[in-house]
Amino acid sequence: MADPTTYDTDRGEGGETHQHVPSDGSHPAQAHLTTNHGVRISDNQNSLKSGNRGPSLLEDFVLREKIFHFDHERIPERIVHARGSAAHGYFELTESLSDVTKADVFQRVGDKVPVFVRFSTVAGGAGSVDTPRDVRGFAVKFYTQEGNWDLVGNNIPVFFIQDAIKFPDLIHSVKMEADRAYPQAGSAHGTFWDFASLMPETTHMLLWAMSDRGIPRSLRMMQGFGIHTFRFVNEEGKSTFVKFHWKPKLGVQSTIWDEALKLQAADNDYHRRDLWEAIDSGDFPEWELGVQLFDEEFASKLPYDVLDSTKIIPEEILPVKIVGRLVLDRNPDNFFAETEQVAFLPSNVVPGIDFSNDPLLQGRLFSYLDTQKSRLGTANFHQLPINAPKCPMQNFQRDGMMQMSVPKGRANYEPNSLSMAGEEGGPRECPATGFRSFERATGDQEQGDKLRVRAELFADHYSQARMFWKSQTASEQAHIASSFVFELSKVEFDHVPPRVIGNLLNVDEELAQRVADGLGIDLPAANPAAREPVDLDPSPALSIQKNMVETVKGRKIGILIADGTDAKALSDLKNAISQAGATAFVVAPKIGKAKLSDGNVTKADGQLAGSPSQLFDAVAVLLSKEGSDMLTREAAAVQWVMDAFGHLKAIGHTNEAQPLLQKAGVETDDGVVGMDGFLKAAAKRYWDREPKVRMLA
Ligand code: HDD
Repeated sequence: MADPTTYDTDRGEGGETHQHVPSDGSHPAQAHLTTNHGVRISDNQNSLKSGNRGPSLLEDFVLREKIFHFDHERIPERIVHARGSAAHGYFELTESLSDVTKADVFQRVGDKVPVFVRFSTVAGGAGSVDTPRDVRGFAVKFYTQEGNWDLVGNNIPVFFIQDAIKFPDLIHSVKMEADRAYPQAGSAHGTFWDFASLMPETTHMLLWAMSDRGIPRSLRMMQGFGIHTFRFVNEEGKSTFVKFHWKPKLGVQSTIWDEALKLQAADNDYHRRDLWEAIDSGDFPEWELGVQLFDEEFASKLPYDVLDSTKIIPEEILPVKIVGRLVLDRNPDNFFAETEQVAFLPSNVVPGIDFSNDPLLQGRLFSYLDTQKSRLGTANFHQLPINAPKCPMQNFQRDGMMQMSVPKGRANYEPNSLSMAGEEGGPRECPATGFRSFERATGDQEQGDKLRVRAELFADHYSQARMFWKSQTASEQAHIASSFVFELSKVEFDHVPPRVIGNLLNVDEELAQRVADGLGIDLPAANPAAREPVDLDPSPALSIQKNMVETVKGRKIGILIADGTDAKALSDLKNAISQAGATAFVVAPKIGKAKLSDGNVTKADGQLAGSPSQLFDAVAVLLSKEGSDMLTREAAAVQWVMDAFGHLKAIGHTNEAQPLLQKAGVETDDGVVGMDGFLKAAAKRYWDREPKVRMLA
């Protein structure tokens, strides 16, 4: 390497070690580094100095521009849903809805519309982890020919609160606490439960969040919901109520709490990586879009209010009609420009889709537009490529910070008659095809005195929570009760857990008793209910386990190998896994080499200590006697097997691996199998095993 003192700005002899431009100078012009103003940069390694040991010079505009830009690279993170992962894809219509909506996206079967979808956690910051217990955002931007339609939903079909005016309180309580700035990314702390216990309307959503829905296995394996009741409007101006559902093709799959906790250590980016890798490998995640359609008469007969976002309409009462598919087939090119700068607005609707009077939705219509100005810094955020519509956009809104286009013409107002003078007159409103609300005034209850009130049925906070509880399997109920115990055991205020249990008593006495027992406290009295709950029929559709798809498709299977592993068995297993649509991941004590039975040396995908079994849906312990003898003395290997067993996963193993299994405390059951039956066994989790490995509430 040349003496650095010989470097000068025109990069003479000896500069090769830092050379970015091929020496033959063959680069096309656009491959040269330039400043933001287009001036070519000759040296990107050394700032301009006065002499080789002298001070840096203020006139070095290349240095100053680069540092200036770097200093401003971050923008305020989202106040909620800060941590997200996203992908491009398309929505394809499989069933026309032209009778109920005039929205172009729902007219012609086979039509495809580009989409951008962002998934997120709610409470944590942008740099937090992927697997805390939390609700997940499921936001879809449809770039339709009639403008952008954003369906900004979650993976849980109800919400904590009924009225947008409570949103800042809810979020303040769940985010890190105001004085100490912890905990990060989770609801297991005092302020959240203090607030939730004082707001009985949170109860239904709390049961969902404490269920396995709060700890999804993959973003590809969760449902999505528009939550609110929306309206479709057809050509005649007639409106039909609609609720939107996304159903994952891979089925709904969650983790187990102990597994989710350990995943936070094993891979902070567990969901982000999983989504990226699936798309990157061509295994495109897919969901069906379903709608529940109903009219006002149907709504008026329900024992709950369809404008209340803490309520669902069970699928058994109103089936979900599948009308399309969502496929994510392209990763973002740039995280910041796309995933970070995408701005979703529930107010982005297109002709044929409209709002209901849900007071939570109504507040959202203001909040999202407002927040984009502080996040993205300008009212022109819609001009960013990821936010811009893919159909013509023209109006007389002008100027503002970061105006990216150059509007032409003399007129910047409407109406104008400048075209009569031969000038550019500009666009006009379009009564026939433009957005307009539904035609009919919808009844007395939507007008009246100005009051700060809620409709009567909103006061029922418990009936649907009870329905949800009763719809779960025994194992799911145990998970819910245990989650309440876990979360409440992190609350430092003694007066709060009894208040939560007082609300749970209105849901189900056994649930309340189990939580009290789990915490080791006396059962308090029930809190007075604003409205007596009623018994609703259970809805089996609400259970994950009752609807589990038994498959290895889209799943990841860990294979533990070591020196002496049977080469043919390994390659057969890898082939079978890939043919079944799953991913094989080979783990070995040394990533660089394991010497197989045939003498060949193979590389592993991951090193044992860095690839714990939490990362896999099922595991194969493919060890020879030599490997097994060695790994029974390795804590990471024993833990690997022990965790797979504790997380109720299938374990396939060679006979020679028995000593390792024994050391890990593995007991024989349907999920612990020889290598022959392994792939079949790997298609599910073994819930029956749980009482053997864990004391649940
Ligand atoms: Fe919200 C972001 C979902 C109620 C205010 N929300 C945000 C995102 C999702 C949701 C998925 C992330 C979008 C993205 O990926 O960029 N929010 C919901 C759902 C709700 C809900 C399903 C109830 C049914 N939200 C809600 C209320 C308010 C907000 C009632 C305010 C009154 N939400 C916001 C926000 C965010 C946001 C502060 C933060 C960043 C953003 O909007 O763009 O405006």
